[in-house]
Amino acid sequence: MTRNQSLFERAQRHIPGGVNSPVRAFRSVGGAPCFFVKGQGARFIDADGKEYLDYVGSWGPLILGHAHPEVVAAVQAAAADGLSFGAPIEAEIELAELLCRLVPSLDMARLVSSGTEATMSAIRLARGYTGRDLLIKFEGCYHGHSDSLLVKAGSGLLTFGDRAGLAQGSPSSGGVPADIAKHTLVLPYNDAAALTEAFARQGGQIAAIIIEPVAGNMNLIAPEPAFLAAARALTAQHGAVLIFDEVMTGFRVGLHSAQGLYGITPDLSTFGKVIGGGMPLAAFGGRRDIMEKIAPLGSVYQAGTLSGNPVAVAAGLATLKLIQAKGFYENLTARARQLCAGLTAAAQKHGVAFCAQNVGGMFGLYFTQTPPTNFAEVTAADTEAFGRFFHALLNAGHYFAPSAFEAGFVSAAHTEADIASTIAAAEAHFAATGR
Ligand code: HOZ
Repeated sequence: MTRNQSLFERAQRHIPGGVNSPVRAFRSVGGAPCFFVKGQGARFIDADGKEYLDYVGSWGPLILGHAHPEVVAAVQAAAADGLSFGAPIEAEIELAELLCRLVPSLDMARLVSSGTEATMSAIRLARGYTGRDLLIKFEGCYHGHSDSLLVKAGSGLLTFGDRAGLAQGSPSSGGVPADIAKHTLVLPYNDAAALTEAFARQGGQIAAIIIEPVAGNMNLIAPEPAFLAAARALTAQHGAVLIFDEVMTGFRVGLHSAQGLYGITPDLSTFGKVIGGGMPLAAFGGRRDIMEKIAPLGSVYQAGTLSGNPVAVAAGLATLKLIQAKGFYENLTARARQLCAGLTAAAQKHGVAFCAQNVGGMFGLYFTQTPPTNFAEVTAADTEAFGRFFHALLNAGHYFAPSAFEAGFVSAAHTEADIASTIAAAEAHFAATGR
Protein backbone atom coordinates (compact mmCIF):
# COMPACT_ATOMS: atom_id res chain seq x y z
CA MET A 1 0.00 0.00 0.00
CA THR A 2 1.36 3.46 -0.86
CA ARG A 3 1.65 6.14 1.82
CA ASN A 4 -1.12 8.12 0.05
CA GLN A 5 -3.43 5.10 0.29
CA SER A 6 -2.64 4.44 3.94
CA LEU A 7 -3.17 8.13 4.83
CA PHE A 8 -6.51 8.01 3.00
CA GLU A 9 -7.58 4.93 4.94
CA ARG A 10 -6.57 6.61 8.21
CA ALA A 11 -8.28 9.89 7.25
CA GLN A 12 -11.58 8.13 6.62
CA ARG A 13 -11.75 6.93 10.21
CA HIS A 14 -12.11 10.43 11.68
CA ILE A 15 -12.88 12.77 8.77
CA PRO A 16 -16.09 12.18 6.74
CA GLY A 17 -14.99 10.71 3.41
CA GLY A 18 -11.40 11.36 4.43
CA VAL A 19 -11.51 14.96 3.16
CA ASN A 20 -12.42 18.41 4.42
CA SER A 21 -14.02 19.45 1.11
CA PRO A 22 -15.82 16.89 -1.07
CA VAL A 23 -14.26 17.47 -4.52
CA ARG A 24 -10.86 16.50 -3.08
CA ALA A 25 -12.01 12.91 -2.55
CA PHE A 26 -11.42 11.82 -6.19
CA ARG A 27 -14.90 10.25 -6.22
CA SER A 28 -15.68 11.40 -9.74
CA VAL A 29 -12.42 10.03 -11.18
CA GLY A 30 -11.84 7.10 -8.84
CA GLY A 31 -8.79 6.17 -6.78
CA ALA A 32 -7.28 7.58 -3.61
CA PRO A 33 -6.51 11.30 -3.38
CA CYS A 34 -2.90 12.46 -3.10
CA PHE A 35 -1.86 13.89 0.25
CA PHE A 36 0.60 16.72 -0.27
CA VAL A 37 3.60 17.54 1.85
CA LYS A 38 5.41 20.40 0.09
CA GLY A 39 5.01 22.84 -2.78
CA GLN A 40 7.40 25.19 -4.55
CA GLY A 41 6.59 27.28 -7.62
CA ALA A 42 4.56 25.31 -10.17
CA ARG A 43 5.26 21.95 -8.52
CA PHE A 44 4.27 20.04 -5.42
CA ILE A 45 5.19 16.72 -3.86
CA ASP A 46 2.87 14.10 -2.43
CA ALA A 47 3.28 11.79 0.57
CA ASP A 48 4.94 9.14 -1.62
CA GLY A 49 7.57 11.64 -2.73
CA LYS A 50 6.15 11.96 -6.25
CA GLU A 51 6.39 15.41 -7.85
CA TYR A 52 3.60 16.94 -9.93
CA LEU A 53 3.15 20.03 -12.07
CA ASP A 54 0.14 21.66 -10.45
CA TYR A 55 -2.81 22.86 -12.56
CA VAL A 56 -5.17 23.26 -9.59
CA GLY A 57 -3.24 25.85 -7.58
CA SER A 58 -5.31 25.19 -4.44
CA TRP A 59 -8.40 25.76 -6.64
CA GLY A 60 -7.29 29.22 -7.75
CA PRO A 61 -5.49 31.17 -5.01
CA LEU A 62 -1.92 30.25 -6.00
CA ILE A 63 -1.55 32.64 -8.92
CA LEU A 64 2.14 33.05 -8.00
CA GLY A 65 2.71 29.33 -7.52
CA HIS A 66 3.44 27.55 -4.24
CA ALA A 67 5.32 29.26 -1.40
CA HIS A 68 6.32 32.43 -3.24
CA PRO A 69 9.22 33.80 -1.12
CA GLU A 70 7.75 37.31 -0.78
CA VAL A 71 4.37 35.99 0.29
CA VAL A 72 5.94 33.56 2.76
CA ALA A 73 8.11 36.35 4.21
CA ALA A 74 5.06 38.63 4.61
CA VAL A 75 3.16 35.84 6.39
CA GLN A 76 6.09 35.08 8.69
CA ALA A 77 6.54 38.75 9.60
CA ALA A 78 2.83 39.20 10.32
CA ALA A 79 2.62 35.97 12.34
CA ALA A 80 5.54 37.04 14.52
CA ASP A 81 3.55 40.14 15.52
CA GLY A 82 0.42 38.24 16.52
CA LEU A 83 -1.94 35.77 14.88
CA SER A 84 -5.22 37.52 15.51
CA PHE A 85 -6.47 40.58 17.39
CA GLY A 86 -10.21 40.55 16.77
CA ALA A 87 -9.79 44.31 16.45
CA PRO A 88 -8.93 46.68 13.58
CA ILE A 89 -5.41 46.79 12.06
CA GLU A 90 -3.89 49.24 9.57
CA ALA A 91 -3.13 46.53 6.97
CA GLU A 92 -6.84 45.79 6.45
CA ILE A 93 -7.41 49.43 5.49
CA GLU A 94 -4.58 49.11 2.94
CA LEU A 95 -6.17 45.98 1.51
CA ALA A 96 -9.63 47.57 1.24
CA GLU A 97 -8.08 50.67 -0.39
CA LEU A 98 -6.19 48.52 -2.87
CA LEU A 99 -9.27 46.46 -3.78
CA CYS A 100 -11.26 49.66 -4.36
CA ARG A 101 -8.47 51.11 -6.51
CA LEU A 102 -8.04 48.01 -8.68
CA VAL A 103 -11.77 47.33 -9.09
CA PRO A 104 -13.50 50.66 -9.76
CA SER A 105 -17.02 49.33 -9.04
CA LEU A 106 -16.03 49.06 -5.35
CA ASP A 107 -16.55 52.15 -3.21
CA MET A 108 -16.21 50.08 -0.05
CA ALA A 109 -15.24 46.51 0.83
CA ARG A 110 -15.74 44.25 3.85
CA LEU A 111 -13.22 41.49 4.52
CA VAL A 112 -14.39 38.00 5.46
CA SER A 113 -12.72 34.58 5.62
CA SER A 114 -14.18 32.51 2.78
CA GLY A 115 -15.91 32.85 -0.57
CA THR A 116 -19.04 31.26 0.90
CA GLU A 117 -19.22 34.01 3.53
CA ALA A 118 -18.69 36.69 0.90
CA THR A 119 -21.51 35.52 -1.38
CA MET A 120 -23.89 34.75 1.50
CA SER A 121 -23.32 38.23 2.93
CA ALA A 122 -23.65 39.96 -0.45
CA ILE A 123 -27.02 38.28 -0.98
CA ARG A 124 -28.27 39.21 2.48
CA LEU A 125 -27.17 42.77 1.78
CA ALA A 126 -28.94 42.84 -1.60
CA ARG A 127 -32.12 41.57 0.05
CA GLY A 128 -31.83 44.08 2.88
CA TYR A 129 -31.19 46.91 0.44
CA THR A 130 -34.07 46.11 -1.90
CA GLY A 131 -36.53 44.71 0.66
CA ARG A 132 -37.15 41.82 -1.76
CA ASP A 133 -36.54 38.07 -1.38
CA LEU A 134 -36.17 36.54 -4.83
CA LEU A 135 -32.71 35.67 -6.05
CA ILE A 136 -31.72 34.66 -9.58
CA LYS A 137 -28.81 32.28 -10.05
CA PHE A 138 -27.74 30.23 -13.03
CA GLU A 139 -27.66 26.47 -13.59
CA GLY A 140 -24.27 24.98 -12.80
CA CYS A 141 -22.93 28.12 -11.12
CA TYR A 142 -21.62 27.59 -7.60
CA HIS A 143 -21.45 30.42 -5.09
CA GLY A 144 -20.40 28.60 -1.96
CA HIS A 145 -22.48 26.35 0.22
CA SER A 146 -24.99 28.63 1.95
CA ASP A 147 -28.58 27.34 1.83
CA SER A 148 -30.19 29.56 -0.78
CA LEU A 149 -27.34 28.90 -3.22
CA LEU A 150 -27.47 25.11 -3.20
CA VAL A 151 -30.04 24.95 -5.96
CA LYS A 152 -28.92 23.49 -9.30
CA ALA A 153 -25.40 24.25 -8.14
CA GLY A 154 -22.08 23.34 -9.77
CA SER A 155 -18.71 22.20 -8.39
CA GLY A 156 -18.93 19.18 -6.02
CA LEU A 157 -22.74 19.24 -6.23
CA LEU A 158 -22.42 17.89 -9.78
CA THR A 159 -20.74 14.78 -8.38
CA PHE A 160 -22.28 14.45 -4.93
CA GLY A 161 -25.49 16.48 -5.12
CA ASP A 162 -29.01 15.19 -5.23
CA ARG A 163 -29.46 14.40 -8.94
CA ALA A 164 -33.24 14.02 -8.54
CA GLY A 165 -33.29 17.46 -6.98
CA LEU A 166 -31.24 18.75 -9.89
CA ALA A 167 -33.86 17.52 -12.32
CA GLN A 168 -36.69 19.24 -10.47
CA GLY A 169 -34.82 22.45 -9.68
CA SER A 170 -35.20 21.79 -5.94
CA PRO A 171 -32.23 21.91 -3.51
CA SER A 172 -29.07 20.09 -4.68
CA SER A 173 -28.14 19.29 -1.08
CA GLY A 174 -29.82 17.53 1.79
CA GLY A 175 -30.69 19.78 4.71
CA VAL A 176 -31.81 22.75 2.62
CA PRO A 177 -35.49 23.48 3.33
CA ALA A 178 -37.66 23.81 0.22
CA ASP A 179 -39.01 26.97 1.88
CA ILE A 180 -35.57 28.54 1.47
CA ALA A 181 -34.88 27.14 -2.00
CA LYS A 182 -38.19 28.56 -3.26
CA HIS A 183 -36.68 32.05 -3.10
CA THR A 184 -34.01 31.06 -5.63
CA LEU A 185 -34.98 31.17 -9.28
CA VAL A 186 -32.59 29.15 -11.44
CA LEU A 187 -32.12 30.07 -15.09
CA PRO A 188 -29.86 28.72 -17.86
CA TYR A 189 -26.44 30.39 -18.19
CA ASN A 190 -25.91 32.47 -21.36
CA ASP A 191 -29.67 32.74 -22.01
CA ALA A 192 -30.55 36.44 -22.16
CA ALA A 193 -34.08 35.67 -23.37
CA ALA A 194 -34.89 33.55 -20.28
CA LEU A 195 -33.55 36.34 -18.08
CA THR A 196 -35.63 38.98 -19.85
CA GLU A 197 -38.72 36.83 -19.47
CA ALA A 198 -38.09 36.30 -15.73
CA PHE A 199 -37.85 40.06 -15.16
CA ALA A 200 -40.96 40.67 -17.26
CA ARG A 201 -42.84 38.20 -15.04
CA GLN A 202 -41.42 38.93 -11.58
CA GLY A 203 -39.21 42.02 -11.90
CA GLY A 204 -40.69 43.75 -8.85
CA GLN A 205 -39.84 40.80 -6.57
CA ILE A 206 -36.25 40.19 -7.65
CA ALA A 207 -33.65 41.31 -5.11
CA ALA A 208 -30.57 40.29 -7.06
CA ILE A 209 -28.89 38.33 -9.78
CA ILE A 210 -25.78 36.50 -8.65
CA ILE A 211 -23.51 35.30 -11.43
CA GLU A 212 -20.05 33.92 -12.02
CA PRO A 213 -19.03 36.25 -14.88
CA VAL A 214 -16.96 33.36 -16.21
CA ALA A 215 -18.49 30.16 -14.87
CA GLY A 216 -15.72 28.06 -13.32
CA ASN A 217 -17.60 25.51 -11.27
CA MET A 218 -19.09 23.55 -14.17
CA ASN A 219 -15.75 23.28 -15.95
CA LEU A 220 -15.20 26.68 -17.62
CA ILE A 221 -18.08 28.34 -19.47
CA ALA A 222 -17.29 31.66 -21.11
CA PRO A 223 -20.04 34.30 -20.96
CA GLU A 224 -21.67 35.65 -24.09
CA PRO A 225 -21.17 39.44 -23.81
CA ALA A 226 -24.86 40.07 -24.61
CA PHE A 227 -25.86 37.86 -21.67
CA LEU A 228 -23.80 39.84 -19.15
CA ALA A 229 -25.06 43.09 -20.70
CA ALA A 230 -28.67 41.88 -20.34
CA ALA A 231 -28.07 41.05 -16.65
CA ARG A 232 -26.74 44.58 -16.12
CA ALA A 233 -29.53 46.33 -18.02
CA LEU A 234 -32.39 44.31 -16.48
CA THR A 235 -31.24 44.72 -12.88
CA ALA A 236 -30.80 48.47 -13.38
CA GLN A 237 -34.22 48.78 -14.99
CA HIS A 238 -36.02 46.80 -12.25
CA GLY A 239 -34.20 48.11 -9.18
CA ALA A 240 -32.46 44.80 -8.47
CA VAL A 241 -28.82 44.36 -7.46
CA LEU A 242 -26.31 42.80 -9.85
CA ILE A 243 -23.78 40.69 -7.92
CA PHE A 244 -20.67 39.47 -9.73
CA ASP A 245 -19.25 36.47 -7.90
CA GLU A 246 -15.58 37.00 -8.68
CA VAL A 247 -14.30 34.60 -6.02
CA MET A 248 -12.68 32.60 -8.81
CA THR A 249 -12.29 35.21 -11.59
CA GLY A 250 -11.17 38.08 -9.35
CA PHE A 251 -7.54 39.01 -10.23
CA ARG A 252 -7.37 35.67 -12.07
CA VAL A 253 -8.63 36.68 -15.52
CA GLY A 254 -7.07 40.15 -15.40
CA LEU A 255 -5.91 42.84 -12.98
CA HIS A 256 -9.38 44.41 -12.98
CA SER A 257 -11.09 41.02 -12.75
CA ALA A 258 -13.85 39.79 -15.07
CA GLN A 259 -15.79 43.04 -14.76
CA GLY A 260 -12.79 44.88 -16.21
CA LEU A 261 -12.36 42.31 -18.96
CA TYR A 262 -15.99 42.48 -20.11
CA GLY A 263 -16.61 46.15 -19.32
CA ILE A 264 -19.58 45.59 -16.98
CA THR A 265 -20.01 47.47 -13.68
CA PRO A 266 -21.85 45.33 -11.11
CA ASP A 267 -23.45 46.79 -7.97
CA LEU A 268 -21.77 44.31 -5.62
CA SER A 269 -18.87 41.91 -6.14
CA THR A 270 -17.38 39.07 -4.15
CA PHE A 271 -13.73 38.05 -4.06
CA GLY A 272 -11.71 35.23 -2.51
CA LYS A 273 -8.93 32.86 -3.59
CA VAL A 274 -6.27 35.18 -5.18
CA ILE A 275 -6.89 38.06 -2.73
CA GLY A 276 -5.78 35.80 0.13
CA GLY A 277 -2.72 34.44 -1.66
CA GLY A 278 -3.40 30.97 -0.18
CA MET A 279 -4.66 32.11 3.23
CA PRO A 280 -8.34 32.15 4.29
CA LEU A 281 -9.44 35.59 3.11
CA ALA A 282 -12.33 36.85 1.00
CA ALA A 283 -14.27 40.07 0.57
CA PHE A 284 -17.44 41.61 -0.73
CA GLY A 285 -17.84 45.18 -1.81
CA GLY A 286 -19.54 47.60 -4.14
CA ARG A 287 -21.66 50.74 -4.28
CA ARG A 288 -21.42 52.94 -1.21
CA ASP A 289 -25.20 53.39 -0.83
CA ILE A 290 -25.60 49.60 -0.71
CA MET A 291 -22.54 48.87 1.45
CA GLU A 292 -23.71 51.42 4.02
CA LYS A 293 -26.63 49.13 4.81
CA ILE A 294 -24.18 46.72 6.51
CA ALA A 295 -23.85 46.77 10.33
CA PRO A 296 -22.68 48.82 12.18
CA LEU A 297 -23.90 51.48 9.68
CA GLY A 298 -27.09 49.72 8.68
CA SER A 299 -29.45 46.95 9.68
CA VAL A 300 -27.98 44.07 7.65
CA TYR A 301 -25.90 42.00 10.04
CA GLN A 302 -22.60 40.38 9.14
CA ALA A 303 -19.58 39.62 11.37
CA GLY A 304 -16.56 37.33 11.87
CA THR A 305 -14.00 36.67 14.61
CA LEU A 306 -11.20 36.13 12.08
CA SER A 307 -12.36 38.72 9.51
CA GLY A 308 -9.40 40.88 8.42
CA ASN A 309 -7.01 38.41 10.06
CA PRO A 310 -3.50 39.99 10.05
CA VAL A 311 -1.68 36.96 8.65
CA ALA A 312 -4.20 36.45 5.85
CA VAL A 313 -4.22 40.17 5.03
CA ALA A 314 -0.40 40.15 4.82
CA ALA A 315 -0.50 37.25 2.33
CA GLY A 316 -3.17 39.06 0.31
CA LEU A 317 -1.31 42.37 0.20
CA ALA A 318 1.95 40.66 -0.85
CA THR A 319 0.12 38.77 -3.61
CA LEU A 320 -1.77 41.79 -4.90
CA LYS A 321 1.49 43.77 -5.01
CA LEU A 322 3.22 41.14 -7.15
CA ILE A 323 0.40 40.70 -9.67
CA GLN A 324 0.59 44.39 -10.55
CA ALA A 325 4.01 43.85 -12.17
CA LYS A 326 4.19 44.91 -15.82
CA GLY A 327 3.33 42.05 -18.19
CA PHE A 328 2.07 39.78 -15.39
CA TYR A 329 -1.30 38.98 -16.97
CA GLU A 330 0.07 38.86 -20.52
CA ASN A 331 2.48 36.15 -19.38
CA LEU A 332 -0.11 34.26 -17.32
CA THR A 333 -2.62 34.33 -20.19
CA ALA A 334 0.01 33.23 -22.70
CA ARG A 335 0.82 30.15 -20.59
CA ALA A 336 -2.86 29.19 -20.26
CA ARG A 337 -3.37 29.75 -23.99
CA GLN A 338 -0.29 27.65 -24.81
CA LEU A 339 -1.70 24.80 -22.71
CA CYS A 340 -5.15 24.93 -24.32
CA ALA A 341 -3.84 25.21 -27.90
CA GLY A 342 -1.27 22.46 -27.36
CA LEU A 343 -3.72 20.01 -25.78
CA THR A 344 -6.32 20.66 -28.48
CA ALA A 345 -3.79 20.15 -31.29
CA ALA A 346 -2.50 16.92 -29.68
CA ALA A 347 -6.05 15.56 -29.39
CA GLN A 348 -6.90 16.48 -32.99
CA LYS A 349 -3.78 14.75 -34.24
CA HIS A 350 -5.02 11.52 -32.71
CA GLY A 351 -8.71 11.91 -33.57
CA VAL A 352 -9.88 12.51 -30.00
CA ALA A 353 -13.03 14.60 -29.51
CA PHE A 354 -11.51 17.18 -27.19
CA CYS A 355 -11.05 20.92 -26.98
CA ALA A 356 -9.88 23.48 -24.43
CA GLN A 357 -10.15 27.22 -23.86
CA ASN A 358 -8.85 29.78 -21.39
CA VAL A 359 -9.90 33.14 -20.01
CA GLY A 360 -6.80 34.79 -18.58
CA GLY A 361 -5.13 32.35 -16.18
CA MET A 362 -8.04 29.91 -15.92
CA PHE A 363 -8.93 27.19 -18.40
CA GLY A 364 -11.45 24.48 -19.25
CA LEU A 365 -10.84 21.04 -20.77
CA TYR A 366 -13.74 19.38 -22.58
CA PHE A 367 -14.17 15.96 -24.09
CA THR A 368 -16.46 17.49 -26.73
CA GLN A 369 -15.91 18.87 -30.27
CA THR A 370 -16.64 22.49 -29.27
CA PRO A 371 -16.58 24.28 -25.91
CA PRO A 372 -19.93 24.01 -24.09
CA THR A 373 -21.90 27.20 -23.51
CA ASN A 374 -24.18 26.12 -20.66
CA PHE A 375 -24.89 23.51 -17.99
CA ALA A 376 -26.84 21.14 -20.28
CA GLU A 377 -23.97 20.99 -22.77
CA VAL A 378 -21.26 20.60 -20.15
CA THR A 379 -23.03 17.74 -18.38
CA ALA A 380 -23.40 15.92 -21.73
CA ALA A 381 -19.58 15.71 -22.10
CA ASP A 382 -17.75 12.38 -21.80
CA THR A 383 -16.79 12.21 -18.10
CA GLU A 384 -15.30 8.71 -18.46
CA ALA A 385 -12.84 9.97 -21.08
CA PHE A 386 -11.98 12.77 -18.66
CA GLY A 387 -11.34 10.23 -15.89
CA ARG A 388 -8.94 8.26 -18.12
CA PHE A 389 -7.16 11.48 -19.13
CA PHE A 390 -6.93 12.60 -15.49
CA HIS A 391 -5.31 9.35 -14.32
CA ALA A 392 -2.90 9.10 -17.27
CA LEU A 393 -1.69 12.64 -16.63
CA LEU A 394 -1.56 12.14 -12.86
CA ASN A 395 0.59 9.08 -13.42
CA ALA A 396 2.91 11.11 -15.61
CA GLY A 397 3.21 13.80 -12.90
CA HIS A 398 0.67 16.41 -14.08
CA TYR A 399 -2.04 17.23 -11.54
CA PHE A 400 -5.41 18.45 -12.88
CA ALA A 401 -8.62 18.95 -10.91
CA PRO A 402 -10.11 15.54 -10.05
CA SER A 403 -13.44 16.36 -11.69
CA ALA A 404 -14.69 17.15 -15.20
CA PHE A 405 -16.69 20.02 -13.69
CA GLU A 406 -13.95 22.27 -12.38
CA ALA A 407 -11.89 24.93 -14.12
CA GLY A 408 -8.09 24.61 -14.07
CA PHE A 409 -5.45 27.23 -13.28
CA VAL A 410 -1.92 28.11 -14.31
CA SER A 411 0.40 30.24 -12.20
CA ALA A 412 3.11 32.76 -12.99
CA ALA A 413 5.59 30.06 -11.98
CA HIS A 414 4.62 27.78 -14.89
CA THR A 415 7.21 28.07 -17.68
CA GLU A 416 6.82 27.43 -21.40
CA ALA A 417 8.84 24.23 -20.92
CA ASP A 418 6.53 23.08 -18.09
CA ILE A 419 3.48 23.50 -20.29
CA ALA A 420 5.22 21.76 -23.21
CA SER A 421 5.95 18.76 -20.96
CA THR A 422 2.26 18.52 -20.01
CA ILE A 423 1.22 18.71 -23.67
CA ALA A 424 3.69 15.92 -24.49
CA ALA A 425 2.27 13.71 -21.70
CA ALA A 426 -1.28 14.37 -22.95
CA GLU A 427 -0.25 13.57 -26.51
CA ALA A 428 1.17 10.22 -25.36
CA HIS A 429 -2.19 9.46 -23.72
CA PHE A 430 -4.20 10.55 -26.78
CA ALA A 431 -1.92 8.47 -29.03
CA ALA A 432 -2.53 5.40 -26.87
CA THR A 433 -6.30 5.83 -26.57
CA GLY A 434 -7.40 7.92 -29.59
CA ARG A 435 -9.24 6.91 -32.77
N1 HOZ B 1 -14.49 25.36 -4.22
C1 HOZ B 1 -13.62 24.40 -4.86
C2 HOZ B 1 -14.20 23.88 -6.11
N2 HOZ B 1 -14.67 24.82 -7.02
C3 HOZ B 1 -13.28 23.24 -4.00
C4 HOZ B 1 -12.40 23.61 -2.89
C5 HOZ B 1 -11.66 22.44 -2.28
O1 HOZ B 1 -12.11 21.32 -2.33
O2 HOZ B 1 -10.60 22.69 -1.74
